[in-house]
Amino acid sequence: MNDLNAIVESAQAAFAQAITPADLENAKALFLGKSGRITELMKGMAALTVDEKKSRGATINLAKQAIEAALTDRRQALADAEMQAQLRAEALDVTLPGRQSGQGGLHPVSLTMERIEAIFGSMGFDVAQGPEIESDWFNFTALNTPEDHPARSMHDTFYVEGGSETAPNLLRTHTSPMQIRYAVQHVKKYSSKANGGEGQGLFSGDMPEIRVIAPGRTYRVDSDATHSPMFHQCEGLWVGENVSFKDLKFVFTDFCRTFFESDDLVLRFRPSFFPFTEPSAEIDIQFQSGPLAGRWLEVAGSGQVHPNVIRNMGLDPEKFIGFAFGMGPDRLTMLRYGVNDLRLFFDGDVRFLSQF
Ligand code: 2NL
Repeated sequence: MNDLNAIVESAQAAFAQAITPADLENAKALFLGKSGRITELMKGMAALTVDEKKSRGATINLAKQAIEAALTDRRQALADAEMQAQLRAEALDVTLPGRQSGQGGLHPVSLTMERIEAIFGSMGFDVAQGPEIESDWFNFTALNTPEDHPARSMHDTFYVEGGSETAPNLLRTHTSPMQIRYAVQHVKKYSSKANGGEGQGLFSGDMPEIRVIAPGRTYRVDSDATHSPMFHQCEGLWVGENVSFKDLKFVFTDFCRTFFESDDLVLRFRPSFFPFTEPSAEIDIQFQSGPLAGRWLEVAGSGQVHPNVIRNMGLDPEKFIGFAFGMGPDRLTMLRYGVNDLRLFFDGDVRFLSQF
């Protein structure tokens, strides 16, 4: 009996020392395996009498059952420990704040561009977009800019490789070239209808009015707190048989009041000069109330389209007349939101941009 107690105790001790399931199975084999200690004792009963076998067998069985119970307990303990370790490793702190994926938004200048497009769109203006790398013809010559005009110099305009009569080789300095492209297409379409595809000379037939705005990126060699080498422009053009400065005044006044959401502002058309318009005027606005009240703020240039430019669109200036204007959406954005440094728009600082 004593020998059996010792075996049971040494099995319990061996199982307690096992810290992995594999250790435990190895320890089990020492006692219950093919040549384990209990198995050996069973084999040793062969020489006993039937009565002796009965009593010895019963005690060995008790010991075996005690060892099996210890084994089952230890298996359960190891499984519990493993489960606890896994729960600790995969613990979730449900009280932590969630991870937010930041919501994006449009750049303030994009918001202004969309606003301008929507307002002029509601007045029947088409929106034209086109190349930022332009030819000398579309950017300067077609717009009546003299060969020796300072804007053509390398101090003011970014030139790129190449360039010829037709090849693009400069970064457009305004979006007017796109309006010339749009007007030429428009005239081609209606003049070929009028004379069977032979669009020769200047067109003086009937056509729907040209009403278009050209928003987009423009480039000039200039960089300080109020100038960026890349900036935005939106130009407008309205050409027809009976379009006048009074239409320009009405359209632009309406635009400003809608854009700034205020009827409490007045406009001033101040004589100026541009090669592509004659006469020309700067457009200033003055708020009558609010933080900017009382100051004249320059918002656009404008004028009646020069007859040479009308000609370069393929139109007869004796029949067609128009007006054009050009404004800076960057500056309009600064005025609308009270931003005092243009460079904030192009630094890409989310602390600034997320305020819009
Ligand atoms: C300014 C001046 C202006 C125009 C742009 C224009 C376009 C064509 C024909 C004639 Cl296709 N004119 N555009 C006219 C006057 C002024 O912009 O200071 N912009 C910020």
